[in-house]
Amino acid sequence: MEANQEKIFEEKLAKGLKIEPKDWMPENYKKQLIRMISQHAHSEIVGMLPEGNWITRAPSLRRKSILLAKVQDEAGHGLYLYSAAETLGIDREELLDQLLTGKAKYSSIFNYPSLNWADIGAIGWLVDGAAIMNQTMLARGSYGPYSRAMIRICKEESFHNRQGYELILSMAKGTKEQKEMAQDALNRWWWPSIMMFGPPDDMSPNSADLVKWRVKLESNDELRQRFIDRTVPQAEFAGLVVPDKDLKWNAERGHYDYGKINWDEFFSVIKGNGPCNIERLNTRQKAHNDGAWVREAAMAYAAKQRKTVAA
Ligand code: BYC
Repeated sequence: MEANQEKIFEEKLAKGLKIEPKDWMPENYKKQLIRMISQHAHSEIVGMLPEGNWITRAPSLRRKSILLAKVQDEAGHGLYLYSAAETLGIDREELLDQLLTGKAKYSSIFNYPSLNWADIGAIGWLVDGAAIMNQTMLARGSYGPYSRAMIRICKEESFHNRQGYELILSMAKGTKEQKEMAQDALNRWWWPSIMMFGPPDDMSPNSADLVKWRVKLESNDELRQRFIDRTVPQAEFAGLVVPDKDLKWNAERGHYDYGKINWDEFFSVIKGNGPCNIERLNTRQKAHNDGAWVREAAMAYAAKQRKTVAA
């Protein structure tokens, strides 16, 4: 029986069809998806913090409304993704508990601080840019609810990316001080952004399964290279310098060669020792505790509604 179900599962994958929540799937496929989708959801939620930090200090009403809309979008992405994870039979409360107790991972990038207004541009340009590169691939992945969530998320991320580049461009073309701020933001966000794609392929233990199951259609290094190839000309157009002295166009490969990534820093950040890990977790815990009354009120209201319907 199971051998037959596995055959149907494999055939679906081979034909590029989607696997849906009620379909049979190997336990490890389910486990890997819960790990990845929940980490992704947590990243969207924690990812609101570095930008949320600047909403009250946006330099104009236009910039403030753009930033508010963006941060709100990230909350929405987190909610879709928790819903997508729930289709695999795990409870949202359990996932939130994993985040709040520090057991779950979320993207390394959000453990870096946003120090000046140009960082808001750098996040949209680089962080959302890297996220889209990865997520347009995930939108073609095999698990229906996750891949479909990616379609809307990518559309919104594309707006995020463009507003970020437009902000950086206007600062880079502005006063001397503004240009220095834009360059400083690029200097600090460049390396963490290219680390977002995950460890190099030969140090990526989950890739083999995820590629076999068509959740990931490209490798961490392939996506990283594509991001670098796309982003370096954008930096040049803005008159900014990518902080990598080994960065060089390689005509033979048709790609940029780039310098050594500090993987010790990456692994230290994902173990909880980045500049902002403790602060991010404390902020999420406080938000969760402060919101207890909202959850209680919603539950009380639902119970009241049930009683009315039953009567
Ligand atoms: N940060 O075997 P590997 C956004 C972990 S948010 C932390 O290559 P995999 C936004 C990895 O989990 C969008 N940990 O893993 C929001 C694994 O540990 P475990 C963020 C990382 O899964 C607000 C170990 O390292 N995007 O756009 O094959 C404002 C070995 O790695 C990271 C997503 O979440 C990392 N960067 O590949 C602005 C995309 N990288 O679990 C913007 C969804 C690796 O075995 N996720 N690790 O203990 C993915 O696409 C994949 O999970 C990854 C990693 C490419 C990230």
